[in-house]
Amino acid sequence: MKNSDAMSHVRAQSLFVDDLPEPRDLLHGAVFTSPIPRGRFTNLDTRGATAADGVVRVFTAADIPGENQIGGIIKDEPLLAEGNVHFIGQPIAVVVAQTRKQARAAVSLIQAQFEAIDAVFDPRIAASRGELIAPTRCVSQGDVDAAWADCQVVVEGTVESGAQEHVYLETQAAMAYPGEQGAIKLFSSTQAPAAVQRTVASVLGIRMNRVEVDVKRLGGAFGGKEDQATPWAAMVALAASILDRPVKIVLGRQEDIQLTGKRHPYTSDYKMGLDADGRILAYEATFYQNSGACADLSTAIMERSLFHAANSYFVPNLRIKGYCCRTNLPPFTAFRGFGAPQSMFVMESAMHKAAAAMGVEHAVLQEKNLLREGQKLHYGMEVRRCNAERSFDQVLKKVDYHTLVNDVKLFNENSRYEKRGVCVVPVCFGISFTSTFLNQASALVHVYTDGSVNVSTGAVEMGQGVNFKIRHIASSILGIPADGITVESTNTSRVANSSPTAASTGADMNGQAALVACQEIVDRLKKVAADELNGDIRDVSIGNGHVFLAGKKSRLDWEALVSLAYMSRVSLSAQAHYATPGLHYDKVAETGKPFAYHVFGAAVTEVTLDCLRGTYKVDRVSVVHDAGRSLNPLVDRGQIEGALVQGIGWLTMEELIYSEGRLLADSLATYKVPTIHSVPQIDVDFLDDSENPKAPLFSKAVGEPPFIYGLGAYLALVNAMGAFRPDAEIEYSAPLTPEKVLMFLHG
Ligand code: LUZ
Ligand code: MOS
Repeated sequence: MKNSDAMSHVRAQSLFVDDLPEPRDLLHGAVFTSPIPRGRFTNLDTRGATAADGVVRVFTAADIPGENQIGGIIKDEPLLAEGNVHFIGQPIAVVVAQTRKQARAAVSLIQAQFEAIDAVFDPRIAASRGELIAPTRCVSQGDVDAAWADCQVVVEGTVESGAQEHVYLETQAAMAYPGEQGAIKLFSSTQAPAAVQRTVASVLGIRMNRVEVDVKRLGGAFGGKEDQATPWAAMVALAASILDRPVKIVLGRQEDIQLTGKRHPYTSDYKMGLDADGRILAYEATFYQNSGACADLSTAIMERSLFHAANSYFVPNLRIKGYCCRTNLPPFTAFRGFGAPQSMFVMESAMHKAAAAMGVEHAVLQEKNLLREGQKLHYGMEVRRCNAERSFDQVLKKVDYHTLVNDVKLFNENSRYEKRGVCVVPVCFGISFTSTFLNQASALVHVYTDGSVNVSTGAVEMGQGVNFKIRHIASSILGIPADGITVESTNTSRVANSSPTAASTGADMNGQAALVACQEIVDRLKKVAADELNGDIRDVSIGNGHVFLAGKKSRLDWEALVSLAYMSRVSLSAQAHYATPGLHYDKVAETGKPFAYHVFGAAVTEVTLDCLRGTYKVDRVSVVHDAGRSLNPLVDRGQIEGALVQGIGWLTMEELIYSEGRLLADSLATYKVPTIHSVPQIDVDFLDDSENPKAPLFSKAVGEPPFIYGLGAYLALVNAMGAFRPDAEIEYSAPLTPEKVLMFLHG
């Protein structure tokens, strides 16, 4: 089975929002934004812009007929600012003109008086002033305070991790068409069509059934379009509904980097205590999340940070606190891993430091503390079908780890200026939205009279191959080849109330809904076949496009059966809803079962450091990943490789520098992402004998967990640095850019 998108992608035939045929009367929007990080504006003057060439109209907050509000979890974010501004780049007005160029040119003609007030950029300062997005959360188990007394070794410190820009290939984009009687149809590059529909309806002051959102595919998203595709859609919908003409906004690359949210930077304190055997007895961590100026998804992201604070280890006494700190930066948002990478980096740094303090081989310490079957995590959930040790052992064996460590040691003893480093990192990642209500999906399946099949679900295809997986599921349930099945665009009129395609759950939940719908149709068709063939329905099966009776090929093929069902007036359509069973969480008691299951894995990273230049190379990453019974090994391998490289980028080279709230690294010339030249040799194996009854066809979710393997690059580099300067104190502060390495080696 071939991924149907691959051929059209490489031939540039795949359509994204900006490729859709443009209606003749299309107008283009561009956005005027705040030049100051915090303050007020008065005397907003749009007359110059309105009079400019090609400009049709300039929209401000005053033009919004409904609610000027786009906040999803907390209603703290206006679509267009109304006097107060909280970050550089906050939208204030939308210019609509005949061409994109005219709209952009006219933006600079808008004037206002800005009065700046003291802004805050540092999350610890924000927290000390009580500038928090939400009440502080604390998840714990055991008795941390009492446990310190039993500890042989205690390490503590601070860990920092920086922001990360998504660099999806397709920038934020939306196009709105006015319909009859105030209805709106939108094409949006969003992971959350239902959220766009809901927000647009509320901004326009109309009901949701007047808004249709259609998403064919996205050119990447990585979380950057879970919440932050919505404002652009709301702006074009506003303009289209008032002007009664189609309107499109597509952000330029630099504009996209400047205006949109990124992965949250965290600064964290930790303390870890171990017994003489190296068993962790107590762990305490406090996360200061730089949330930016509005809530966006920050509280949900913090929740995932809290849940993943122990990574793949069992810690009997643990206390994790999280502050969502309000600062005057563009709201930070979802990014692959959703807060888990930040907190797992703190844990892995603590483990690394503890191993050094105890003089124990790092991997030995890690292995000793790995989660075991049935152990309870601090959020109250027991780990079942625990593959933590199996993945860890399989990857160590795969690379012959202890020999490798010795080789590296020998190499380093004999090499003065080139040092190698190696490190293993385990992963345990919870699958499900942490907000229980989001764990639902639906599907709508039509079989047409010629036997061809059309599947719609709430899943958004963003390059991750979810459509490919859903086709595979439909094909195996219906018993027909995949080439007779298409997966349709994601459309709010066909599938309602869908959750964002996020949290690695897209294929799990939408695939399961599609599976149930297909099964319903198959059951009906089997009855038709049994009647026609005078057999027992229990003896009927469909496979390879044929109908079998008691294992023998009958005279009916799929097409004949479908046509017979139609003539017998049997419905060839089915709708199904899936709600992940067994989930619950009590936010007051901070305990429950937030996840359907966990994904496990482990990776060994090898690096070589040039100690004269501070430059380095990630040589090889060997992965053993738990993909369950992979739905598609090729797609899953692609996800694992992509996530790993994205993780390496976050921890080593991608550095977002702000100065007084202004992003300095705001282009791909100054913000460095991994390219083909920085990709290591990647050896991916799937964990042997993993079956997951909690996802379709015994598979496992794959999107986010392998991002964590990137932590290995950081720690392997630290090991190489330590080989050059064994005396120096290690700082755990990502990204570990070559500049930072050089300062460490020779500072
Ligand atoms: N989005 C969300 C997510 O709303 N809740 C989650 O738990 C989540 N996890 C990962 C990525 N996106
Ligand atoms: Mo996401 S970070 O949109 O799963």
